[in-house]
This record gives sequence, C-alpha cells and structure tokens, in this order.
Amino acid sequence: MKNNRDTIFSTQIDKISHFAFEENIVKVFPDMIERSIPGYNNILSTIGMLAKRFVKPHSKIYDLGCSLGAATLSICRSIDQKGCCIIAVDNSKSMVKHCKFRLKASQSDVPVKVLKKDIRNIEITNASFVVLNFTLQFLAPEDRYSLLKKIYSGLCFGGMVILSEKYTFEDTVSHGILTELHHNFKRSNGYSELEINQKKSAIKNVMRPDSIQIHKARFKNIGFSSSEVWFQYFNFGSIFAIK
Ligand code: GEK
Repeated sequence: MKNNRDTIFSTQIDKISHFAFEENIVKVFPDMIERSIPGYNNILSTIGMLAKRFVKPHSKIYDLGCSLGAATLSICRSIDQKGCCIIAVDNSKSMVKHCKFRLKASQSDVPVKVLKKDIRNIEITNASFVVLNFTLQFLAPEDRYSLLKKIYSGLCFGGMVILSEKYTFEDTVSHGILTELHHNFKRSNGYSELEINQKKSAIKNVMRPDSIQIHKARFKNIGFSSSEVWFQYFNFGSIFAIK
C-alpha cells in the first residue's frame, strides 16, 4: 500500500456519514494518523522501548485495535525475549487485510497472529504486554471497564498495559486551549478549516474520549498497582498501567 495523502474531507460533503474504518480510510490511514495525532511516532517508538523492558519470555503480547500494525512492528523491532508471540486484533476487514500484507513485508522474526475480531470478544491469556494505542476511545463507554478487567485477569504480575488516547479536560478553559492547540497542529500539517470541521462532525459520536482522571481511577478500581501518564502532547497522550 502506497503512503497516500488523506484528502477525504477536503471537499464539501452534503451529508456527512459516521466515520468508519473502511477501505477509503484505510488507504490513507498512515498519513491521516500522523498528521492528526500529536506525538504519534514518539508514542510508537516508546512502545517498542517499554516492550523491551516489560515483555516476559514465553508470554503473549496483544495489540488491540492494531489497524495497520504500527505498534506491533515497533515491538517486533525492539524485543529479543525468547518464545513470545504477538496477537494483533482489529474488527475492520480492510485494516486486517492490509495489516497482514505489511507484516509479511517486514519479515520480522517474532511470530504475529492477526485476527479480525472485536476486542470485546477475545480471550486474553498469559499476557505480559497489552497495547491499546488509540483504540479504547472507539468503544462504547459502558464497555471500557469490562475490557480492561478482562485484560487485567489475563495479565501476569508485573505485566504492562499501554493506553494511548485523546483526552477531555474537566476544566473548560484548559479543554478549550488544548483543543485549539490541536487544531493548530492539524492546520500546520496541511489540513484546511473545512477538513478539520467535517472530520470533527464525522467522528463526533464514534470517538468519545475520557479524562485522564477517569482512566486512572478505572485502572485503580480494577486493581492495577500503578498507572501514570508517561506522554502528553496537547489533548493526546499515553498512560501505562502495571499489574
Ligand atoms: C496504531 N493502534 O496505529 N474491536 C477491534 N478493533 C476495533 C474496535 C473493536 N471493538 N473498535 C475500534 N477498533 C493503531 C491505531 S485506530 C485509532 C488505532 C484512530 C479499531 C478500528 O478498526 C481501528 O483500526 C482502531 O481500532 C483505531 O497504533 O484511528 O484514531
């Protein structure tokens, strides 16, 4: 797949439909995510570093909502622990198809299974490292606790969950400033006002972010012994949680 430029929302759309991870989006996905999420590449490379530190030999690594396998590839390049395998899961048929091509082309030594499944319906067992890189925000809020509880149950002690998300902020002034900075980031990456506004309408009811406080309280409630924000760039960031 070529690295196509994202022009999906660049012309006036009369009736904007809900954002869905279908072939048209998948074809421009690497460009879209890089120009839309501040710090995306820094997060990916650090996921590799954290995997090197926290993955245990003979355990499983899960990349939930793997899209085109960017986090999986970063982990493959970073780990040398024996007997590990990565389970990469996405419920978009197009994402899974292109993810398999990409992983095949990378010729990594780490075994990877790519599954077209809903992450709410998979089993998690013998895990030492679980990645939710900008995925949880797409789940209905009422499904988030049970997914993280299932992950906790399948995680070994000392294992790590990486949760990267867009955040909301309880303080409305801070929320406004950080949202404005994010829009400036998108403008500086070549997105027009029309593109920013039309994408916002398309994604409004599909992606529902939580605050950092909600994420941390949820981890604590489930039983994780530590959790901390290790990266933040405007209203995007990443938290690790350890069992
Ligand atoms: C990356 N992690 O590049 N089950 C499985 N997959 C799902 C579900 C679900 N219930 N809901 C959404 N997805 C990637 C980026 S993108 C983030 C993740 C974004 C999948 C969905 O199909 C999409 O591929 C992914 O979660 C979210 O590191 O586009 O902002």
